[in-house]
Amino acid sequence: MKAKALAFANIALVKYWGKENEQLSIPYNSSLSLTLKEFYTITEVKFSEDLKSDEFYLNNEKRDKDLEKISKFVDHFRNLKKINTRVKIKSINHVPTAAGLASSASGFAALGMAINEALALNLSKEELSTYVRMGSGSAIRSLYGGFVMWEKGNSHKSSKAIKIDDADFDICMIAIIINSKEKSISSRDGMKHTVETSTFYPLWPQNALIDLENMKKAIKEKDIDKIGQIAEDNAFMMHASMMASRPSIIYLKPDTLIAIDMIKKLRAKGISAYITMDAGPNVKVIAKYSQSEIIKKELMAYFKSEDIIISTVGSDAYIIKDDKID
Ligand code: 2P0
Repeated sequence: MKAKALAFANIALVKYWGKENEQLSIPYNSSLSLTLKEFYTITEVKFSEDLKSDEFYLNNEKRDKDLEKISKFVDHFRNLKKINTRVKIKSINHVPTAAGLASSASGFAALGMAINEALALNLSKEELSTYVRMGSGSAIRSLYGGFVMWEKGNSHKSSKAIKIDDADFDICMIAIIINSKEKSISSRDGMKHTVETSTFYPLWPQNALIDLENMKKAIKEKDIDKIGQIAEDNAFMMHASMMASRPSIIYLKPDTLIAIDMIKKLRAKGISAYITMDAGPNVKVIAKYSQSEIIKKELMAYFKSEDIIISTVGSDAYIIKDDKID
């Protein structure tokens, strides 16, 4: 009844933005991401009849504000096992929490993996992904390494994760941390507001579908410039749809624009570097790993060294065999 798991965060290259079915967490469009080795969550769970209620600790601090959402998530698995046993969850995030670096993605993926093991449910990764989705949409893509697609599907079973490619070529992501504080508008609220009020939103799923097909081709060709350009165009289109909400949602900060400008100038000099951004001000650069130190050095003209993090490609989420779980 106990287990420990590790899952890596992911950066979406074709983004997920908007739910077609809120209850089932089915998106309006399929998305595709790259799993990141530098950012991950380790989560241990212990189900026990001695517990009166669920308990959740994040980075060694009790987090009651997340408990309701997490208990509901665990209930999906308790229902499968037909038990009502409470659980103690301890999670350590190696990701700046809620900085738009998808800590909820690695968090729910690690939690789902650990529960599957602890309750001996023996769900395949594909089946597990459909439950992980209920915790946080982007978490579905953190169950696998390399390039991963979240196929939108049209039912609980068909909205699942699919591994696309190992990404074992010269690619990396460079995160420029502009603000690591928790953001003011959550992704969940931001996407709902965009769906409900943005006149540009209907264009989003249509164009995301085209980006997805082109991205799959670019991955097959291992063409970093095509991959980067599609990702950049897709990210700006997502932000344009948010900005056209009423009232508008703007996650970008002045330093975000400075980072964008620096990357565009580097590209004009012939360096393969492309911009993507999520629901926050941080800029993530898709680049060749072999050029990452050159890019970092250039960025250090304005940004601090510790705020520029280079990440290579992460692997599948996995179980950590550990007897010391308490
Ligand atoms: C993504 N994001 O594809 C997009 C791009 C942020 C911008 O998925 O409501 O935390 O829990 O399903 O997964 C962040 O949204 O939202 C996200 P919920 P989630 O990575």
